[in-house]
Amino acid sequence: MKELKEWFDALSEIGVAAEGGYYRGSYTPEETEMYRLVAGWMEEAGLTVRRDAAGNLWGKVDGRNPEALPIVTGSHIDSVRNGGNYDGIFGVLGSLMAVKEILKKQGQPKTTMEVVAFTGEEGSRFSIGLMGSHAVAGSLDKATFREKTDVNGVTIAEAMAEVGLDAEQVDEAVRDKVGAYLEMHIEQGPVLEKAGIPVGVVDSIVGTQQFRVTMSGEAGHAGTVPMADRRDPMVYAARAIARFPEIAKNSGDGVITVGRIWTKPDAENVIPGEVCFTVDLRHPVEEIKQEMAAAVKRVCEEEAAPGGREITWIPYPNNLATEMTPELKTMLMEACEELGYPCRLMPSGAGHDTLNMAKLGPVGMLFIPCLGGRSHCPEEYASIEDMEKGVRVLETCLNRLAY
Ligand code: HGY
Ligand code: MN
Ligand code: MN
Repeated sequence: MKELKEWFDALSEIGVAAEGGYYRGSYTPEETEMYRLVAGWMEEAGLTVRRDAAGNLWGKVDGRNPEALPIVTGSHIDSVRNGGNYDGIFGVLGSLMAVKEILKKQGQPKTTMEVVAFTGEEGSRFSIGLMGSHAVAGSLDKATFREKTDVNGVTIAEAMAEVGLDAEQVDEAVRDKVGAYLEMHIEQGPVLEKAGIPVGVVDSIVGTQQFRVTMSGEAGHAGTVPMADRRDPMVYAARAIARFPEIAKNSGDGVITVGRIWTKPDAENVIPGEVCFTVDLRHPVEEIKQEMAAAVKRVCEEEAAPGGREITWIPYPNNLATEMTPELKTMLMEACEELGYPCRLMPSGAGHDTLNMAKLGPVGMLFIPCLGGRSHCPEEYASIEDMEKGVRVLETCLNRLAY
């Protein structure tokens, strides 16, 4: 897989973040450069290339039977801030390699095959996760593109215009049914590496939902307001957030993360008037996830009460927990057996574009190990040897699905 390594090395030069790792936000020059390179490799592999109205990149090879629903594989090209060069990227480059290999060996498929590189899966620029695949599934309303802004106040629509995309046309990215969608991804956890197992077959993907919470109090001078007279929303937020682990524990398999917190007016010597923070809630069972959300909201309201004002509670799009399609799970496991790779059925605690592609047809996911189970950090790494196994498994499945 010399060429796969060359592809990774070429992309590893792009979007290097000053404080370590990578940042490749949607519609940034870095993402545009990534897409330019991947589009070139897709064309070299014999695929016809297009970018859809949301900016996702598609490479396609027509099958002999134009009536058959296309087989789609791929992942996302963007990264979290200070993220790694494998999350999403392995799914894009590994899928392209699998399609390239099978085209070389078997020529034109019976069924059309497509490789997709989604934009905006991480939401790291506009705080909308799975944005590119939501646009393809038609599950994001257009107003979002006009309203949501990045940290510099640039709306998604303005950022899209800078790369020649018109947010008003984003509905054109919506696709009909697909024959199957298969996504390869690094595990982003320690299970496979610890067990020495080269392939994970995903049985379900956790449901995820994020919220933005704002608590209010009374801004004031950090030096002159006696502690007893303060209405400090940072204290309310700290007390509320400290109670979240108990809510997660009581839910069984739920997890709750506060990844961002900021204040207004955001100064060292001012008691904040407002504190805003994000809550990322996940659970494999939707109704328990909703119970967790209600408990988090209740705790925030209780702790913020001394501020004398209601909290603001803004939900992001809700991504439902999703079972993978049994036939594709079986096909992935049989492919591992055929290739002599031990594999393990396992859940995904991370969200993926597969959650949206499940709205368009059967879906399956496979994981490969990553170093120390680490991800969303500069230390993220997967070996070419492990990637090659994933590519071979995908190639075996494409052979069954498209030839
Ligand atoms: O947040 C997630 O699970 C994914 O990495 N976007
Ligand atoms: Mn990620
Ligand atoms: Mn990912």
